Amino acid sequence: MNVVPKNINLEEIVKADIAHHFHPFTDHKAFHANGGPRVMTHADGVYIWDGKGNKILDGMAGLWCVNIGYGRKELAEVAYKQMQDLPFYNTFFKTTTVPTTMLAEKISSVLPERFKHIFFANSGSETNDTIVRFIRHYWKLMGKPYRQHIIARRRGYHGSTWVASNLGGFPAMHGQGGDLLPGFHHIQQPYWYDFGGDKTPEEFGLEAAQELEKKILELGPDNVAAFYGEPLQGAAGVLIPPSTYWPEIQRICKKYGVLIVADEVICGFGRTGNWFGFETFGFDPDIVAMAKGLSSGYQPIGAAAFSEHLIKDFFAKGGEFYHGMTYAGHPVCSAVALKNIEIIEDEKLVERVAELAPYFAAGLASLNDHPIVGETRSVGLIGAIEIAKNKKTRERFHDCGRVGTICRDHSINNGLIMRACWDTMVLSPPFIISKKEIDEMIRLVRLALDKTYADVKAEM
Ligand code: PXG
Repeated sequence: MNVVPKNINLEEIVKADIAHHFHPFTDHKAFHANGGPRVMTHADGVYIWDGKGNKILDGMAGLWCVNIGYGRKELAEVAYKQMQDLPFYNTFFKTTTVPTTMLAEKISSVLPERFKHIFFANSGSETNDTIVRFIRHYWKLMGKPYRQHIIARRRGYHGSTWVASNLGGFPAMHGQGGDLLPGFHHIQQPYWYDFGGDKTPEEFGLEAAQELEKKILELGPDNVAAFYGEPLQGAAGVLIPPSTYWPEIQRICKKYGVLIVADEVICGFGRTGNWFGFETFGFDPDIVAMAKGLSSGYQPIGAAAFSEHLIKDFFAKGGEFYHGMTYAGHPVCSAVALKNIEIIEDEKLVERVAELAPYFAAGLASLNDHPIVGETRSVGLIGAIEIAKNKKTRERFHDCGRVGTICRDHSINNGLIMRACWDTMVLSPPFIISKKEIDEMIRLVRLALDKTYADVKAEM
């Protein structure tokens, strides 16, 4: 593989990018002042190369999505073939395409029995918008139009469209585009490291779940439509709930007839060592949101799975659902997603994640002796490292997020993509990572931590 691609003029791309590309989640003033983008050019396995020829271990699998790793020719081949056979047709007005229907059947086959119907979208955000419209309409159809309130968590991330950003628990996002929409509520996230104090994680997990009951009672149990949560909160910093959390959430939702939506955009398709995060954390959702790992990021696609007990009434009483995107169930994206799931099955990648999990956890735990590491945690192949000023008291450095950014920058400059969620460093590597590559990743994490420590030592 070429180390530096010969067919690009890097300087011109950077110049054009600064001149014309309005990037998502980017402070453009700072971005331009710092010289613009790092241009990624090619990738293979767990490695990605930039335009300067730097080889970087991708500890984030793209953006929590390239689970089967880079350079899978099989996916390129099915996309090429599908584009030749039928590059596009819509799925409205009583039509479908072969890969779309086959994908719906396949997704249903890896979910529990009750999930038989799949609605397609193009991203996680659109999938969550779809689910919110479905839920609110469902309760109207059921003669309970007052059940419209949706409860989610602070720092939950569900996407960037207006509805998805309201589901999410980031005040900075709510502040852009208007105030929080009516009917969206956020309770405390089950984040033992920050909020658990002297309680055991199990005690704290119960307490955090009981926040839901309080919120339901405050809103009036008959007014609550659904509880919405990621099995573990990814973009919040890989917040792994204590074992008591989800069973208690489920008990509460059952008691008040509140639906549970599992946002499996990050956890789905194997990340936690089971096909879905709800299997790992022990709860039974009514609706499941998927994207990212569904196609391993090779094509944009999202999907919502609905339990038959909802679908039965929705179809019987609903008439037409006035909702759908032109590219919903796009044949090329569907063909690629289908092949991706086949690869996960054939290569037993979910089992592989479960097998690698203890090795990955031990690698992370080996960092616990580091002077600025407060905690490490992981499940499957997703993990976090808390940067602390004081390991014992879990006190953070001032201006939360500053030191995480320093660490992230050292990390990429050393050859590892590691994400900073404030001062929590997170890793979510491709499932095909080897033990040797895990060793290399942990070595690079330590190097980034050492360099960060050297920068902030004087503050301790
Ligand atoms: N749900 C979850 C749990 C997600 O993590 C979405 C929904 C939205 O998916 P789309 O495809 O609309 O982006 C996500 C996306 C980050 C980061 O910085 C995380 C996401 C997206 C962008 C940035 O960690 N997660």
